[in-house]
Amino acid sequence: MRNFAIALAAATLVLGAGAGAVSAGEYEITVDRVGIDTGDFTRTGVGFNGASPGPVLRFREGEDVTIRVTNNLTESTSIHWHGLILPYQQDGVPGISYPGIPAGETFTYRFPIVQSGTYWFHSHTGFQEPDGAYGAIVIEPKEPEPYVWDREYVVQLADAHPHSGDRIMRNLKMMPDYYNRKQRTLFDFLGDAEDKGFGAALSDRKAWGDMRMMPTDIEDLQGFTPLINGKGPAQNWTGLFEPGERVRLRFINSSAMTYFDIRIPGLEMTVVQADGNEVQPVAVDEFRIAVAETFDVIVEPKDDRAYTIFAESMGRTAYGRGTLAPREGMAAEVPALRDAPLLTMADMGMAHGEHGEMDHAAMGHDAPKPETMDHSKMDHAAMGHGETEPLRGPDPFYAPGSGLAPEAADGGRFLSYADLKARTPLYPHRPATREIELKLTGNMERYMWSINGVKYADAEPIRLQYGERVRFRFVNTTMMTHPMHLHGMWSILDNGSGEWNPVKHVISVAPGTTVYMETEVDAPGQWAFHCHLSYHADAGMFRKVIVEGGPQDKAAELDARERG
Ligand SMILES: [Cu+2]
Repeated sequence: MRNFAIALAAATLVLGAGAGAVSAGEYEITVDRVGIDTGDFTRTGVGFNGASPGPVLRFREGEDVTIRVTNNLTESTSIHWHGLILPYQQDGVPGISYPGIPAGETFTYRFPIVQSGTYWFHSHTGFQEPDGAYGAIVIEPKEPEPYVWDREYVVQLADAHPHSGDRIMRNLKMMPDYYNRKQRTLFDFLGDAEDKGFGAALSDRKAWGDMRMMPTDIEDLQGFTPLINGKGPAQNWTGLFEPGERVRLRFINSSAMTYFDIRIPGLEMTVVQADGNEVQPVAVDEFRIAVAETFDVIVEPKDDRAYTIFAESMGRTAYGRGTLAPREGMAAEVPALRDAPLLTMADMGMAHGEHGEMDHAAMGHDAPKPETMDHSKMDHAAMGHGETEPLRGPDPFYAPGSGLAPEAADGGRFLSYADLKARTPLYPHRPATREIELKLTGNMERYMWSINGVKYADAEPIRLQYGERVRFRFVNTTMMTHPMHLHGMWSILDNGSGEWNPVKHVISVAPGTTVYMETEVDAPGQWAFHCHLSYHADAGMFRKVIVEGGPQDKAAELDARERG
């Protein structure tokens, strides 16, 4: 009898291993009041496991994770697993997924890890995320990735502000330009008048006034210190390498409000993943990372010297800086901030009549065409190095003439959304079953942000049917850039690559443009869908999405049973 039991146990073990045994990771996270020191200022904020940023969570594709989150704050909290595909009750959005985690209580998350790549997690309660409640997630894939590297680092960006999120929102509501220090002056006006003539300068001025905007309204929150892995520019986060090694950098933008333009002078970066999904490798000198996006790049520093990781804010009001070096204590030159961009009439959507419909597929320039698709057959081992680069026109994801269209320093190559092509399509390509228009709307004067002119508090949920493929049409009628984030389901960016359209979880929509994304509605339940700029989301650029039908009824049934 005893022998039989042992034999059975052994058989189970072997069977388990043979079937690719499901491992189960257990994690403990506390949400705490923490001290934050950026080198420019210190303040108290919110963090995980006693620090901000929180820990790097390392999961493995195929495992089931159990994460116990204990709230040590005196207020409610939550954790959202940004970009992770999971049952909606585990998504961590108070009021949509669950009620949140009350002060002093523990909530246990349980979900399977069904993907791999670089993601992050953050509080979805109040302004805890801008106050420091964010951390990184790295998921190791089941199958090895199609490229090699010798070491890797998470490079997590943030825009720490000396003011608390609550105070910032109060100030913005009271005076939307409270934190905009780059206001144009009478002096600038006289300069314009000299350049363009008095009449033109005056009508320009009037147009901006009518929009209640200014050409400098690129960052509505200034005065922050950019952080790399929790360290300010002077604190200089450093990653070590040995010359000749390939280093994988997992960039995550965990900022509340700030887009960054990233370059490492002296090193080409090969982009291999966007938002956790494999893309066909593309070599660039610089890329822009929207709030909440992730990009994985591989660099090969060959020389025995330090290299600066330089992250300039899109509005050029501040920079984040870190270093890659063969030894601790080394530093390379830190470039100067480039001139601040100025918004143009194109960003107002006035470039061609009404709101500039950016039909990139029809744009003559360098729009991706189907025949470029033999890229899929390209030799990935070559990683794009030494390829002849096609002539590039202006970035089709900016309004023609936009002041925000990026340009690489020293005439290099700047990554465009148009360059992103999925390595392997995640879904079969099929026509969308219907289109939903989402106008991104706002009133700068009153710091109101909304979708289709309606703020979240007054809006009906967006109802999707399980099994459909919805085409979302984002029309940006504002002059700000909005990083739109749908929870629970993938966002397939239509950049004209058809079957190879990249699969993302954040779609950035520049002023004066229309951008399309498609979603295979394959996740029952209810989900958040919002601009990931913290203060825009809070003001109302936010929707609840309800996925009806499919296994949802079953999910609801299980949910009801769980609650007794
Ligand atoms: Cu999110």
